[in-house]
Amino acid sequence: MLSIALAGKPNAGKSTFYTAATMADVDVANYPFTTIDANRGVSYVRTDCPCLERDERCNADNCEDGKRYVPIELLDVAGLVPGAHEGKGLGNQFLDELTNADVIVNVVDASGGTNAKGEPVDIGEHDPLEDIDFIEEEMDLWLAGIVDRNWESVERKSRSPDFDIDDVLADMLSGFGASPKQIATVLRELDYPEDPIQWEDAHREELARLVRERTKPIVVAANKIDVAPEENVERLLELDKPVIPTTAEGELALRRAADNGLVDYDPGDETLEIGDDVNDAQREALEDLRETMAEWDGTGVQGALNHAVYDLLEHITAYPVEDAAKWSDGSGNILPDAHLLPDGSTPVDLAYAVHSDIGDGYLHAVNAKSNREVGENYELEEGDVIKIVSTN
Ligand SMILES: Nc1nc2c(ncn2[C@@H]2O[C@H](COP(=O)(O)OP(=O)(O)O)[C@@H](O)[C@H]2O)c(=O)[nH]1
Ligand SMILES: [Mg+2]
Repeated sequence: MLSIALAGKPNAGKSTFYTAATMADVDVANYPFTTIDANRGVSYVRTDCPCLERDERCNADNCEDGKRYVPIELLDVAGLVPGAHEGKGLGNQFLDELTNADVIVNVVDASGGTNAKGEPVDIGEHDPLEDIDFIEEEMDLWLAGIVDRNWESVERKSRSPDFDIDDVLADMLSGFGASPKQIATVLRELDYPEDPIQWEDAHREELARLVRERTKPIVVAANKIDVAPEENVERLLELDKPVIPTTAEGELALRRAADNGLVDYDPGDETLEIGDDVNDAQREALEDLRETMAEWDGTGVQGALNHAVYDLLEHITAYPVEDAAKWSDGSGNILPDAHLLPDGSTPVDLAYAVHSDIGDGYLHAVNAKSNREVGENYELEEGDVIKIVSTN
């Protein structure tokens, strides 16, 4: 499963975001280091279900009237503070946990109501722009430290006649989630001495930065938009980085209200419908939230997860079926499964995602929307419904 980590300084709203997005109970509190261990839960990205193109909506568990929710893993990593790579504020442990992630949501307190260490200050007192770069810098320095510590072994291996720097670095950085292909791309971009003994700190730092950029893309969640000065959010949106305005607290309130039947709201909706069973105080709070959502296109929590998976990781959703006419599995369930695959994936990749046996026995595939056979080099598109024919 794809894994998204929530990073950011203490009190930015990571645990609130996590709780809302997974609806699990974790500690949410206004003091640093509430979350000591990485919390790991299941959340979803949202997409249009192909059943919208049919007369009837499908009955899949993760489809709500054509709103399709595809599972991903969400990690609530404890707060990072500047200096984390040197071990400040339990830093190394937190950075290690980020290693497991495919993509990172950097939760920033856009209200400016917490200082650099995450301690509460008056709203607007701290400039949230200062909280953007340090996560990247901490990760870069931390990775550079790992490269540094391993460099002697690279130097040793370089004496072997069949030394290949691509292989050695791919091996060293595979634990960080870097594929051999990514390492090869990075090495093409990097200007470096042939002989590892001649590498300087600057070379290793640049290598670390490029690898981190490729293997851990980051989207910023400009959080607490419900209380943030609008100007702060606008300045964050002007950055040359992906930024999604969010209110994690608003999303949490909405999910709880929806659970209790007080509102009509599905994660990722841009607005909500207030039911008749709310009291005056609830109505007022929900109307405020509705105004905030109207300004920023929803609570942004779903938007941030979607951006991470569909835009930064460039994934698509494909739906394997056994019956190309009914779009169902063998038991008649319509569109039972959805798979997230990297852009450019083929029916063979989808077959392997379903099961390695299905992949091994792959014969051909049918695009169930057009009812035409597709070649094994066909590039799957978002929302494709595919029947795989396999000997297994
Ligand atoms: N106003 C507002 N407060 C929020 C929002 N998200 C989180 N908070 C509050 O910020 C404080 C810290 O939240 P928490 O999720 O524990 O932060 P963490 O340390 O990053 O995990 C808590 O009091 C939350 O209720 C938000 O979107 N708006
Ligand atoms: Mg927390």
